[in-house]
Amino acid sequence: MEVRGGSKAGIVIYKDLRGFIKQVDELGALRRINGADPKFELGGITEVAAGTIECPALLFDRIKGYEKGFRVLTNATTTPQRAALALGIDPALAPLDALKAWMQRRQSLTTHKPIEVDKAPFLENSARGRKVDLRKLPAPYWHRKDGGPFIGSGSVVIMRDPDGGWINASIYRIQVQDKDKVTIQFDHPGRHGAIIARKYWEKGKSCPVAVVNGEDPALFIAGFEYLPDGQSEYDFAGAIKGGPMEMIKGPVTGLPLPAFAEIILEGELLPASKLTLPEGPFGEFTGYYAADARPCPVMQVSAIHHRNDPILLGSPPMKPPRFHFGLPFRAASIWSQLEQSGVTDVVGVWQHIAQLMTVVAIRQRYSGHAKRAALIAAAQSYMGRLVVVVDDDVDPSNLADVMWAVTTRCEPSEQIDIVRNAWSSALDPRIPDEDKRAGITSHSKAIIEAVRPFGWKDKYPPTSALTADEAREIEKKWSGAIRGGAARAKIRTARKRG
Ligand SMILES: Cc1cc2nc3c(=O)[nH]c(=O)nc-3n(C[C@H](O)[C@H](O)[C@H](O)COP(=O)(O)O)c2cc1C
Ligand SMILES: [Mn+2]
Repeated sequence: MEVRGGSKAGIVIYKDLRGFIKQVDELGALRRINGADPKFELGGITEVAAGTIECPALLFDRIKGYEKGFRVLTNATTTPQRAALALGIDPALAPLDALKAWMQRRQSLTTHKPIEVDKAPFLENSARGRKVDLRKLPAPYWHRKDGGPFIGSGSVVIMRDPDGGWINASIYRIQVQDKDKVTIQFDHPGRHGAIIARKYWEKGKSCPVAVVNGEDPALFIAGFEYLPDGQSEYDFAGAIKGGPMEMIKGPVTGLPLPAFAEIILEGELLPASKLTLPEGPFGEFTGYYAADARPCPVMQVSAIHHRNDPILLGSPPMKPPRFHFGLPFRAASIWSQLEQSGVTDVVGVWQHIAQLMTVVAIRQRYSGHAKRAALIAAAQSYMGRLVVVVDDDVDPSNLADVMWAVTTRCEPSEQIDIVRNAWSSALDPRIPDEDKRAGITSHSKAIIEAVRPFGWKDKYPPTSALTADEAREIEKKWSGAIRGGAARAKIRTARKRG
């Protein structure tokens, strides 16, 4: 396997999804599961596993009703360790340190335009025209009330902007509707994919499109990033990998397609004025269903290509705190935006409950410092009702620590503010249906200053807890005893006696 150093730390970066799976296996974090039913069971196992402390990645094979070797990978990047690995960052770093490393790297990424190669494993198997049959692929019914089987929900949709010629490559969920039809769901009309499709439709044309399934994790991460229009997620994935992605022209659409992806669909997105199909409902990342089935644009699939023994990358939304990524990438953007706006002494930013709660830790320098940071963070917290600021002795990535600060440093009558009419979305379960129908999708955000009041922070009762450094010293000297070394010694003595 060819490898490249994608990060300054020199962590070896995978070539493709298979290479990543091998690395995860070497970390001892992969479980192989045979015989699961794609109807609810595969999703159920994924959710239960994601709720355990270890949260292993799962590779499903011998899926009920499907050919052996047609596999599904879930929980790929759901732990801080595996999210770091996917970025080429040392997986042994503490989560907040890993996020900081990413935040710093992201500020000066070198993007790489993809290069064309002449061979692609995904062309090992191709079906065209009437031979196209999506029912061959083990697309799961992830949650009980889902409207149908969804390919992954971690699939990347490829389109070319007809004006600029640049390639957009983002994640929009794909529901299998028929043997040669899928729907592609845009959360709102501002998605780049939705804007591009409309440009073709307005000229009375269909929009050439490809769906990449089983992409490598760098592209999965890039597909989730808010990039400006005109900037290709392919180039961003190249930046994560430290070198260009390798592409081949799609035989049907001519779109550049990642040569080492697992399964690719090619076809066209039909004008919504011609055909839509009911899409959803689908369990969302909030842990709720946001809407009933709704009309959705249809992709007519004219070719399926796949590698031998292909792997779908499945990333079903699940009840929080489970989330697609074990490092809160959007907290990294907020962190760097705080720095860029001149807010000093930010020691960490984190998001909990699947991005729905944002925490900023700062070393307070002046009166109003905490609120300044909080207001910026609140403005940038998509769908988040809670923004908490803590002092620098509190680890923002540790929810118990954060709540300790909230319950011991915040006087609610003085330190909670409410910002109304702020950024949320139609996925928000607490916004009434009639509001959503009238286009109102904003909510309010509570800002909780869980910091020692600035005016008397130096007179605040001292904490009795160890400092992080003190705790590390104790760990170094006594971790064997604390973690059961003492217990093992006892057993040895007992055996000797027995
Ligand atoms: C697993 C996963 C599933 C997603 N599903 C959707 C979806 O169905 N529709 C959507 O509009 N955005 C979805 N998103 C979010 C978008 O991918 C993300 O906001 C992206 O930045 C949009 O890219 P764009 O700016 O090129 O439109 C999903 C993200 C992830 C990680
Ligand atoms: Mn985009």
